[in-house]
Order: sequence, then C-alpha cells, then structure tokens
Amino acid sequence: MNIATVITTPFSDQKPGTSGLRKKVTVFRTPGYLENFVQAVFDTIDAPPGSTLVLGGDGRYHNREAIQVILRMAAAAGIAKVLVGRGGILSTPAASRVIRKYGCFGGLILSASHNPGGPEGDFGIKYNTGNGGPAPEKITDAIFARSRELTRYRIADAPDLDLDRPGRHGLGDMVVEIIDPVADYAELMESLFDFAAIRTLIGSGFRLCFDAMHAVTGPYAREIIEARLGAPAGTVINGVPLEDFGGGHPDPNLTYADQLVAIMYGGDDANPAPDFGAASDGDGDRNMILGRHFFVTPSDSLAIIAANAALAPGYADGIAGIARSMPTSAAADRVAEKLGVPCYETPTGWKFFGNLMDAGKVTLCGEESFGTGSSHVREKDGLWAVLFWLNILANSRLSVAEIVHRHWAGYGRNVYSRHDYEALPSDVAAGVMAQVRGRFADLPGQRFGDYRVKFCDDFSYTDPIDGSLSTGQGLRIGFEDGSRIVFRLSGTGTEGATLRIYLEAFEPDPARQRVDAQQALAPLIAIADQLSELKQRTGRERPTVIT
Ligand code: G16
Repeated sequence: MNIATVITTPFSDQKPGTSGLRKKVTVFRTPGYLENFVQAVFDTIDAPPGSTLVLGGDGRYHNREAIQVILRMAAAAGIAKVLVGRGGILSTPAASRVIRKYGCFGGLILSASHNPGGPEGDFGIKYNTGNGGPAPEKITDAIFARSRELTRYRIADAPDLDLDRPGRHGLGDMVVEIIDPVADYAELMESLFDFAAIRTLIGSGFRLCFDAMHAVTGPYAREIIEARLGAPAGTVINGVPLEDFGGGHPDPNLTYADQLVAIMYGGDDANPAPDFGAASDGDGDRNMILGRHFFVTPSDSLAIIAANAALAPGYADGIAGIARSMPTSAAADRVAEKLGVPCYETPTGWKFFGNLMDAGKVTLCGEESFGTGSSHVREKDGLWAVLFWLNILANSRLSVAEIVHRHWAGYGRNVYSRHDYEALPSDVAAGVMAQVRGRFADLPGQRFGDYRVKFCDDFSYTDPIDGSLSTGQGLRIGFEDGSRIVFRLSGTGTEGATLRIYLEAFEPDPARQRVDAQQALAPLIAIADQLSELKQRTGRERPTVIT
C-alpha cells in the first residue's frame, strides 16, 4: 500500500474548545484542514505499535467522508486496528463505552454535539484517551501546538471502505472492524438499571415519549426503550438519524426541543400528556427530562439522581462522591453533604471530571448544560440519565413533579436559570466580560436591593489529582445568602461569541418553592443587567435561549 506524504501549510485556528475542534462544515472542507488536525492528533498521541482506536460520529453531514480520510491517515500512522460503528455511527457515550470495554488506546469522535448540521452547519472532531474520556487540556494544548507547526501529513492511498458492511476489513496492514454501534452500550445499560421494574412500570400504562431529534440516539433509544423495555412503537419520535437533523437544532432544551415540549405541555383530561418525556442531543450525551407539564432543570436532575442513586442496581452500594461544573447549581452539594460524600466544583467541560472518576473520587457528575453521567463511561450520557429517571419512577411510583417537589421540600430549592445571548460579535461579548471584571474591585460589600455582594472572582481550578491549573473559567459574583450570578463565554459555538449568564437563588421555604424561576430570579436578572451594561452593549432586549 502506498503512503503519500502531502505538503501542507499549518492552520492557526485549530485550538480545541470546551469539547474538541468545532467549525463550520465549509471550514472542515478547506483542503488539508481535517487532515492537518488529524495529523496533529496522531503526532501528539504517538500511539505505540499494535494500538487499537475507536472511530465514529453522530452521523451528521460530512461524517462518512471524514471517516474515510481518518481511516487512511490511521493506516499511514501505523495504527493496528480501528473499530468503527456501522454506518460511521457511534454516540459519544457509546464510543466511550467501546474504548473502555475493549481496552483501546483512544478514539476519535466526530460531532459538533448540539450544533446544527448540514452543508452550512457545523462539524467537529475530538480525541478521547484510553479511559474513554475527552483528552485533558495538556493533550489538547499539545495537539493545538502541533497543528500550528505541521508542514506535512501522511495518508494511505486506498479506496473507500464499505462502512455499512459489518465485520473485518483490511486497509493495508491495518484492520478495520465495523461493529454494531448499539450492542455494547445497551448491554452496559442493562447491567446498571432495573429493566424488569421499568418494564413493569411501562406495562402498567405509564406513558413516555423520547425525542431523538433526528440525531444519533434514535437507534439506541429504539433498541433500549422500545425493544428491551417494551414501550410501544412510536414512543421514540424523530428516531431516524438525518445528516442535517431534519433542519433542526439538536439541542434538548425548552427552545429547540419544541415538538416534545408541545406534547408534554399539551393534552387534556380525556387524553392527557405522557407521564414522562425526554430528549437527547446530536451525539447523545445531553438529556432533557420532562414530566407532564413539568421541566426538570439539569442541576436538579443531578441532585435527584444522586439522592436516589441507591434505587438503581448499578449504584446500590452507594456513590463515592459527586462533581459538578462551577456554573451548575449547588443542589447536588446539599445531597452530597447529607450522604457524607465529597462534592467537587470543576470548570465547564466534561474533561475535568475524568481524573476524579479515574481516581475513584466521584461516581456521579453533572452540568447545567443538560449533561449528566457517571463513572460507567467517561462522557456524559443522555440515555443513561433517562433510564435513571425511569428506574426512580418505577420504584417510587410518584410523578416527575412529585419527585422534584419532594426533593425541594427536603433539601431546599436552588432556583436556577441560564440566559444565553448567542452569536454576539466577539468584541461586544468581550466588552461585557471586561465591564463585569472591571467592577470586581468595588463590588464586595455593596448592596443591591435584598442582595449584598460577598465575593467576586474569575474562577480557576487546580485539579486535585494531577495539580494542573485552569484559569479564566467564568466570572462569579456571590451574594451573602448564597445566591450567585456567573458570566461566562461559551467554548462550543462557531459563530461569533455566546455569552452565558447563570443565575441562582436559594429558597428553603417549601411554601415559596413552587414559583416560576424567571419570576423568582427577576431581581438577580436586573442586577446582572445593571452590572454588565448588557442591554446597551449588546443591543439585545432579551436572551436568545433561556433554560
Ligand atoms: C460540551 C461539553 C460540556 C459543556 C458544554 C457547554 O458539551 O462537553 O462539558 O458543559 O459543552 O459548554 P459551553 O458552555 O462552553 O458552550 P457538548 O454536549 O457540546 O459536547
């Protein structure tokens, strides 16, 4: 087999963000762009002879073409074997599972997650290490450094492989094995949750709806929820993965999962809405949990899963600890305290949980950005969260709303919301951040209505396992009663900048807990606006998305 060495000019913009390199498809199609990044990965990881890698993606536009290129480059890099999901499909948690189950050296996951797909949409690629999790910053930084100095890449001269034909194929000396993308993952889920109890719940007339948003979880949800748990056909909606997600934005939140939201908030006495609703994102790692006419915030979902973890067979022996990203509410901290286990506060990005899980310090992790997961893999896991909720519902026989209300009554409610201002000009977003930072010196001690500022800082984190330091992770303004406002720029967008404002207030009184979050947070929203000069600086009257 011939291996060509192609001369290339380095690109300066291949710095991985919160979760890998995400760019417009048009950028990835620039000659040499994908190849340059992949070569930087191979040069950095320096896989030893005999290594096996995992390769797959969320099926979005450009997935198949990219896989063919990466396979040829893997052969040129001397990789011994690559496991590829049939049709090029692997959800992000399933890829993590496969890396771990087969002891692979690492994997490449092709996804831009919740960002839209199609020729004008987004594409992405990230490298996961042998623990199944996203590469830590020291590796992504090294990949970035390498991408800026590369002058050549190596690629085997070989025809395209048939990605739809299961079994072993040869590509020069390298073996490519096309695997069932669902089987290993479904087997793991069955080992963690009480499928018999969930089947009984569903058999008793409990109704659910799962929206796969025409993204990667369709085949996984059909196999697990319909085939193995016995939910009627049609329970999974939008279950066929499409290259452009049917033109939608595969982000499971109240704005973009509007079809599911209409179903769960619809119905009447004669034909009520389903008891449980859930959605997952482009690559299957995010989740949204809904009850009948009820939304569970991701922060509450993490806390409730933690409080009820012992109900699921895979967690019956208890949990070692919890980790949450800094902007996620402190609801989980209260559960950890009651359970007598540690709760870690990390920067945004699942990669920061990996060391804690590997060291056995935490079992459950979660983020406000609709991510929940555990040490069963090293990625967040949308369907896992859905199954955890079904397990809790099957055991408690309460409604989703009753479970949440009961939780708030016992622990207090961390009223929470995130306001996103998407696609702002980068300099405007930077100006808002500078404005807030500029107030830090004189804010402590100042009073705004009922709120008095206790501290403000730019969040930084020292990893307790390897001592690595991450700075500039979000501007925090903490108030004396435990309420918070956090300003942070997203690291996953591909258009301009996305400003996220995270708002949190604590309500211990059960009589005052069942209020609308926006109403309860109105004073904090006004303070955030005043401090940041948001409206004047952005010209925006309201957020693009509220979650
Ligand atoms: C990624 C990361 C998450 C992070 C989220 C939001 O999720 O894996 O850990 O919380 O981005 O990041 P940001 O606020 O920087 O946009 P996903 O689902 O996009 O891979």
